[in-house]
Amino acid sequence: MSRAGLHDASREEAAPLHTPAEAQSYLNDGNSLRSWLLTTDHKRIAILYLISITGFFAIAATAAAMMRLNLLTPQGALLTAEGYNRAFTMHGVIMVWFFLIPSIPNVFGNFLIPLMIGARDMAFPRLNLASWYIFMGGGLFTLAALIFGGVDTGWTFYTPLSSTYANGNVVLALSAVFIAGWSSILTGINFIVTIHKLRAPGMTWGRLPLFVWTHYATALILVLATPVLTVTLLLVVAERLFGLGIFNPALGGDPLLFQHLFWFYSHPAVYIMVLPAMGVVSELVPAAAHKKLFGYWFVAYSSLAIALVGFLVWGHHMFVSGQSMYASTVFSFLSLVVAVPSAIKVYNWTATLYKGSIALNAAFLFAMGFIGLFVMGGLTGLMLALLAIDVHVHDTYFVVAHFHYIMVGGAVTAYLGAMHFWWPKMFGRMYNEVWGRISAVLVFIGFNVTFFPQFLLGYMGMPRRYHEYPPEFQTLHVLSTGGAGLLGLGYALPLIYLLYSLRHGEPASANPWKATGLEWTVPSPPPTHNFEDTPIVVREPYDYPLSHDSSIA
Ligand code: HEM
Ligand SMILES: [Cu+2]
Repeated sequence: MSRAGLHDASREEAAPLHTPAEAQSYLNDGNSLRSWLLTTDHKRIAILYLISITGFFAIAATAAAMMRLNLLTPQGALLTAEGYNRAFTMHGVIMVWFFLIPSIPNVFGNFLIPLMIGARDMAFPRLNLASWYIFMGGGLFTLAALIFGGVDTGWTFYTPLSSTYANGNVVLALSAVFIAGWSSILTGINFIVTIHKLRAPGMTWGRLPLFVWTHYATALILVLATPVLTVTLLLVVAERLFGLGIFNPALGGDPLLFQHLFWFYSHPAVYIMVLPAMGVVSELVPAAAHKKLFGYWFVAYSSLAIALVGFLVWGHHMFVSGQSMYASTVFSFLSLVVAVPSAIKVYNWTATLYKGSIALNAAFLFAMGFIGLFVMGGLTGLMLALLAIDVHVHDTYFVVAHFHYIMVGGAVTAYLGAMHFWWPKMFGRMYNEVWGRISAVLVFIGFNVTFFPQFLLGYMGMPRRYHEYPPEFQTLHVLSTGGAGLLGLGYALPLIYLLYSLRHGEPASANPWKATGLEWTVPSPPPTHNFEDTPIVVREPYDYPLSHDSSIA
């Protein structure tokens, strides 16, 4: 049995055995910059990612704020047409590749997977650090593209615009994403090998926390889809610099080929963003309801199903590109199929809550926000997957609203849920719970006020990526900008009270939420080597309510 069983953990809460400052932890194991920048500790690497993606989020959010302010008036209140194009491109590129894709996997996956499976570190700790450096290299290229004047192709880099016509730093931006892609691939490999090879004795596949299952599925996508993107972007660079001709009809190429290759990566990539979020919610819901998760194997296998079927639906982004009607029909059908495993998860979370004694804490409120907003995003995805609807609303604000409901309402809300759930574990401090709840409610309301009007705008015909619009759309645009203000406040608050907690928060016990999972059996914050002795797992996952006389390990 590992040293800190759950039994000890609950005693520790009443009378802390030691203050976090005295105990050896990964946080005080060397304070120099060097000890952080050359660390191979998965927990410290997670913190490096946390800091860097918070910075990227701030830049991309600034671009979003500029766009929303611009859209306050029909003529465009702030930006030129060209400036607006550059703002949405930077916003999309940074949010997708430098915030959302690394968010839950690289921060919480890195921190938690070894702890959850009873390992001392990742399978390849130095590769893990290398992934962060590569990621930052990509980030520097993005910042360079921004500083030297930006890019106006949109995050989708469609040819022939990106390969032939666009001005600006297209090559820099493409290289940035190319480099970041390698970081993704290495992280994926590390996750897969770690989960296969480093599980503690007794940690069978059927005992893995679902967070680990969803990260396994995510890692498969990272490894199988990302190379397609990186090669494709490299081809566009070659086309721009050397006139290669892969996407140029005059040279025998085909611009539509780019869209196929891009979406072959980018539809699966939307699951890179959302599967880890589903993993987070699968931990938060049983912990809040104090109940065993309903339908463990359904949730586990539906993650794999999503990862695999997600590869077969990319053509739903190309219904109006001139692809054959036959292909569109098949893609439409498969898109409806891929929604089934997502729906299964939603039913299982709901069934878990049924008759639970639910603790309405901040982390759980964020998890509930995820479920509601994800369902809205998923159902509108089904609408878009129907050819008859998509032909009308393609390239309108309806699509913008759809993917923000999933990526922001869903994935970012779950990221904040994870932050509130595991913050005490990561930093050994409790934050102010009341402020946490206020932030969760603000995010939920602010999000809906921002993005619901965009469904209506799109349905009425407002195209996406326009910097000005007919006056009849103004009311809804003003509403959306107002909501964005609330949402921004909801996002800024945690930054304040979480940072405040680092100095002034109550010391956290090993298991403040009385949750199952090996990560809660080690002190908060965990020692550098995670476990004193290798834990031996004898219990099933989500064995709620916790019986106090036994421990997981
Ligand atoms: C689960 C997570 C999902 C995420 C993160 C996501 C994200 C996105 C994104 C980013 C776009 C816009 C791409 C662009 O043009 O810039 C998009 C469009 C689209 N999504 Fe989703 N989506 C998700 C789920 C679904 C589901 C379940 C379906 C259908 C069953 C779906 C159907 C569509 C369709 C058809 C479009 C294209 C609309 C158009 O451009 O006309 N999505 N989604
Ligand atoms: Cu898609």
